[in-house]
Amino acid sequence: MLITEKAQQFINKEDKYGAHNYHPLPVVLSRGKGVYLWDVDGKKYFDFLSAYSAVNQGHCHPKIVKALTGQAETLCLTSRAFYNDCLGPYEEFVHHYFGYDKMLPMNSGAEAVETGLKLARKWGYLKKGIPENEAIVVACEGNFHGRTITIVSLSTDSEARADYGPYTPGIETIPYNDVDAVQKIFEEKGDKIAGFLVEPIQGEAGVFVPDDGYLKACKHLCEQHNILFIADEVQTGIARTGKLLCCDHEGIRPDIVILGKAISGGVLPVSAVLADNEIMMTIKPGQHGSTFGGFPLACKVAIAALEVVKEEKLAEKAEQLGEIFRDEMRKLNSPFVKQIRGKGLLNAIVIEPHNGKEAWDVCLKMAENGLLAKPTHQHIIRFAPPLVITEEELREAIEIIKKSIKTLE
Ligand code: IF1
Repeated sequence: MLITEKAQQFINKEDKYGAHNYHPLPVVLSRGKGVYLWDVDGKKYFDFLSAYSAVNQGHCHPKIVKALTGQAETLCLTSRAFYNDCLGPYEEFVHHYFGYDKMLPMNSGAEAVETGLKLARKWGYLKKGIPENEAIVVACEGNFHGRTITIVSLSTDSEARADYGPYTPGIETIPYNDVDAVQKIFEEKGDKIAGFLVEPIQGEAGVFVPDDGYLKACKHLCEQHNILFIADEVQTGIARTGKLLCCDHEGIRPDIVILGKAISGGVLPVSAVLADNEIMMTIKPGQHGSTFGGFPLACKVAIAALEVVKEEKLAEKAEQLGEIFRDEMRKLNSPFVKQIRGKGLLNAIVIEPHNGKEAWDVCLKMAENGLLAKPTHQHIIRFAPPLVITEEELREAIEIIKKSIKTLE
C-alpha cells in the first residue's frame, strides 16, 4: 500500500514522539463526515470500524456538533463541587430514555466498568451482606472491558494483562456462552458473588454472538442467587446490534448497564452507568466521582447523540442492513472466509490464511480500494460502519470488500 511523503511525515512524528501502544494501519486521516473518512492526500474511504462502534451516528453529525459548539461557548466545566443547569436535565433524559432510576456519569468506558464493579461490591457488602473484602465478581473468558489494572485482572488475554501484576483479587473467570459454568460457580460460591459482568456480544474477542437464550438464562441464575447482572454495553449498546441495547434482543433488564462510546456519537469521551436506587444509592457523597464526569459539554453532546439514534431510527436500520451485509458476505464463497458472524451492524469475518495472505493483507487491500477496517486477534476482521449508512452505500462497500478478497485469492 502506497504511503505518500505527506502521510509518512505524520507517521514519523507519532513514531518518534508517541508511545508505541498501537500498530495502526498506514493511513493518516484528516477529515470525517457521515460514513466517510478522508486521508491527508484527499483519498476517500468508507469507515467500517466507526472507532470501535463509537461513531454510530456518523462522523461530525451536525446536530451533535451544534450541541458541542453551542455549549462550548457557554460553559464547559464546573466540576461536581457545584450544581449546573445541564446535568440534572441530562440525567432525567437518560432516566426516561433507558428506564433506570438513576445514572452515574463518567468519561471512558473503562471508568464506567470500574464504576460498575465498585457499585457491585458496595451493594454486595451493604445489601447482600457479603463478609468484608470477600466479594467476588465473575467475568467471562475472552472478555474485553477496558485497560485499567483491575479490568485487565479480569482478562484472560495474556497480551492485555502480561507484566501488569499483581492483579486485583476477588475475580473468577468462566467460559463464555456456557450456562452450566455460570450455574456451577453460582452454586459453589454464590453467597460471596456480588456481580456477573458480561458483554452481550464479545466484541474484541471477535464478535462472538452467544447462543439465543444465554443471556436470559444467566439473568435468571443471577436472580436465583441474588447476584447482580452487569451488562457491558459499551460496544454493543446504542443501537449497534439492531436494538437500543443488545440485551433487548432477549428481553432482559440488567441490574447494572454500562454505556460508553456512541453515547456521545464519538465527539467526546462520555460514559454512564445505569442502575435503580437500591444499587445506585449504596454510593454516598464523596465515595466516587471524576473531574469531568457528566460535565456540561458531555451532557449536551450525549442528549443530542441519543436523540439522533431515535430520530434517525438507527436501531431499525442496523437490524435491516445487518441482514443484508451477512447475506452478501455468505455469497462470497471464498477460501479466505471461514465464518461470518454478528448481529445488526456489528459483524466480523474469520479469515483463513491463503496464498501467504492473512487478515492484515485483506485490510490493506480494502484500504487501497477505499474501505477501512482492522483485524482483531490476527484472523478476524470486524465490520462496523456508522449506522447512518444507506443501503446503497452499504452495497457499494460490500462490493469493495468482495473485490479486495477476490483480488487476493
Ligand atoms: C483499545 C474493541 C478493544 C469495550 C467494551 C469497555 C471498553 C471497550 C466492550 C473500554 C473498549 C475499545 C478500546 C480500544 C479498542 C476497542 C476495543 F473491543 F472495541 F475492539 F480494545 F478491545 N467495554 N474498546 O469494547 O472503553 O475505556 O476504551 O472507552 O483499548 O484499543 P474505553
